[in-house]
Amino acid sequence: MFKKVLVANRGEIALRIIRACKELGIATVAVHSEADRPSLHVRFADEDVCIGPAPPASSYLDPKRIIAAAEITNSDAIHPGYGFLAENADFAEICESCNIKFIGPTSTVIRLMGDKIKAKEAMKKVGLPVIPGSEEVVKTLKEAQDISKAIGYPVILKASQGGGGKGMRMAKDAKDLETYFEIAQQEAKLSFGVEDLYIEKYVESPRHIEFQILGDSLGNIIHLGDRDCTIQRRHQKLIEESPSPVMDEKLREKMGGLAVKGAKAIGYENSGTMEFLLDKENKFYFMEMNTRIQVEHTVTEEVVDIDLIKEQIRIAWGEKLSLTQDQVVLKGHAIECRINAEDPENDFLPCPGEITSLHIPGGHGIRIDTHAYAKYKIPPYYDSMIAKVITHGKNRNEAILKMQRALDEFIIEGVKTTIPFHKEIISSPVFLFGNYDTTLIEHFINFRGHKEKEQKVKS
Ligand code: MV4
Repeated sequence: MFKKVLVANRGEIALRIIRACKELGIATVAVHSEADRPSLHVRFADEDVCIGPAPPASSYLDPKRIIAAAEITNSDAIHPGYGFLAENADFAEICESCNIKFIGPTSTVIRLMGDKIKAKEAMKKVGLPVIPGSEEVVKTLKEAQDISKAIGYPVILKASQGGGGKGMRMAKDAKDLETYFEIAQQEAKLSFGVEDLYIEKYVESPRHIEFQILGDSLGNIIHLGDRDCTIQRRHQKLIEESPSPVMDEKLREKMGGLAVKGAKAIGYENSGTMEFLLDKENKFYFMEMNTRIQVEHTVTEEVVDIDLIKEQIRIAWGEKLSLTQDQVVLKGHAIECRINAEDPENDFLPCPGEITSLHIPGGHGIRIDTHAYAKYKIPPYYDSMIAKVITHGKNRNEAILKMQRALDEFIIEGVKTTIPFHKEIISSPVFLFGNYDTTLIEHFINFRGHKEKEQKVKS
């Protein structure tokens, strides 16, 4: 097994990876920016290296600094976590050339799936349904108009190097398309360095369903069931659950089987996620693949009773998957609420600063993944997620009851958090029924806005 793993990340996921390494008997190296010196990943790792100032570009996002830290500490592998360098094919390639094992897929596969057009093409080739649209880069407005006319409006413009919804533009008619085409190109260029766009038919109020995949270096690939990530705000997921409330055994077998088929076609190794959109008629389409461990991997861990980070490390070392598809049993239901240091009353404005007091919920079926502690100062430079509350119950209703209790017990003082917002959603009829779609959050925020206005009028 690896002797020493460098964790190229921060926050809860860095802690999560350190915990897995400890249980596997692997020494750990934390890297941190100057702003993260007082953080728990630094405290709990066996060694730590300061890699630069607070801005990510000169610390966590800089391959040179990470590789240098790995070299001086004699680390034999790097776990990238999520975000930062996790899906950077160049970084994975540098690791490969330095003989440091990148805990994830090969740079070739990361690069292929990073190109969303090529990814769709690869999946379509082996029989996965994809959303109708352009099959290549759409270079001009004229091309965009022709394709849109053929598939019918509304359409959506997406960046070929994008993903996760960043820089998407919906066009309900030809006029919209004319307005947004160049804007979308510019946004793509600014965000991803490439202006290339593709077009898809716009799927009305879909559900975001994804399948967790694991593949080993011997060519075995399995799926670990589905997650429903439909509850998002501005393409940031807020709540995830497994299994999806709309999934049945037949659909899961069909989608899961295709997810595995797609992953096999590209020789996928390590942990990955196949993302699908599911429409109102229960038709589903492959959308994109994530070549990393995801924030919401925890709900799968609870339902399958597996440690995905340990699996990732064992796979990277060359071991066979610890279970076969037949041995995957989905037990009960898990829900995750992402707790952000943001003010839900003020357009979710980030609220960095000191957590003056903290009480963490507990009890049966409740798991909290967090790097927060009392007196911890949340730095302003990074993602505002400070905790994940994961509950696991015999069924969805039990998981919801546990989530309500956990959120009630969770006390964070000193900064505003999204806890009150989560309490409202978790107890709302649409969520309880499980028949929500992508418009849930918008409606929720709008409805709350109305209530506020009414109150203002009254007073
Ligand atoms: C779409 C779509 C409708 N049609 N693509 C992609 C990434 C995800 N963050 C949002 N994405 C969408 N892609 C087509 N062709 C609608 C969304 C979408 C969405 C999807 C699932 C769950 C919530 C969503 C919220 C807004 C938009």
